[in-house]
Amino acid sequence: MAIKDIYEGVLAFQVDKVKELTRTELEAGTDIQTILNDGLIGAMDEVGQKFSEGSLFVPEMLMAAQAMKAGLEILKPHLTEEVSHSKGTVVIGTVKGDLHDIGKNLVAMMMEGAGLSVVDLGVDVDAEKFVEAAKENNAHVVALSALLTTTMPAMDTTIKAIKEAGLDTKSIVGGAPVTEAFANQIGADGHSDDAPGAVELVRRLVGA
Ligand code: B1M
Repeated sequence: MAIKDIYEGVLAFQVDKVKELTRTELEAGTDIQTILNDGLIGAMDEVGQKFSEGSLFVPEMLMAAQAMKAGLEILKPHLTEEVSHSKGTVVIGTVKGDLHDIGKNLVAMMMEGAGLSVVDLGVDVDAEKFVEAAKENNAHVVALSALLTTTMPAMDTTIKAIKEAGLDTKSIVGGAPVTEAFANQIGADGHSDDAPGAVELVRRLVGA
């Protein structure tokens, strides 16, 4: 019942309610992935569907995103396990032209939770900034997120820039419109549909 309330809370843009219900569910011992998938992420899927149908607009999409973020913040400490040594460094960001950051933040949180050092460059990040950050931080992996079909080409540009810079850094891509075929086409070292998959992918790439 309460998971459904979290879902409804996101759809009704109720930041405080989503926060409170997420905390209640955690305390009741509900599995984090269930809270995420059936509550928070599920609701955002419905928001996206309504936007496509024209029954909901950008301001509402933003308010729903704020409610979802509030829930995610409550889950964050529980996505993090105690680790003493970093298992690798990941530079992550949403590519140039794209402002969607919820999925990217979730991926970053789960990577931190898995003991990786994460340098988060935020949104609308151009290729040069990814290259600079990868150099400065001796990154093992650069992780690129895109939610718009129109910003997927920026992944290609970024991967080319990493290769041209001669860096020994792997690159991975993800986000709703990104497919395995696209990842292969642009020469990425890996692709994942979701945050746990991205963590597994990085673990494999860094041998952790
Ligand atoms: Co936008 N938006 N949006 N939006 N938005 C989508 C993406 C859209 C699918 C909605 C729709 O039409 N149904 C559509 C894109 C269509 C397309 O190109 N295919 C769209 C559009 C069109 C737009 C605008 C152009 C609207 C406009 O202005 N006319 C505009 C673009 C702005 C820009 O970026 N330049 C826009 C704006 C916005 C808001 C700012 C209002 C807001 C974002 C707020 C924010 O992020 N801070 C927003 C939102 C909230 C959405 C939807 C509703 C939800 C996205 C989300 O947060 N989902 C979205 C519809 C949808 O996805 N259902 C939509 C929850 C999140 C947990 O999932 O980000 O997919 P997601 O992340 C997943 C996986 O994709 C994966 O892991 C996560 C889960 O485990 N993943 C990775 C993500 N990154 C990864 C990286 C990895 C691996 C996995 O490795 C590196």
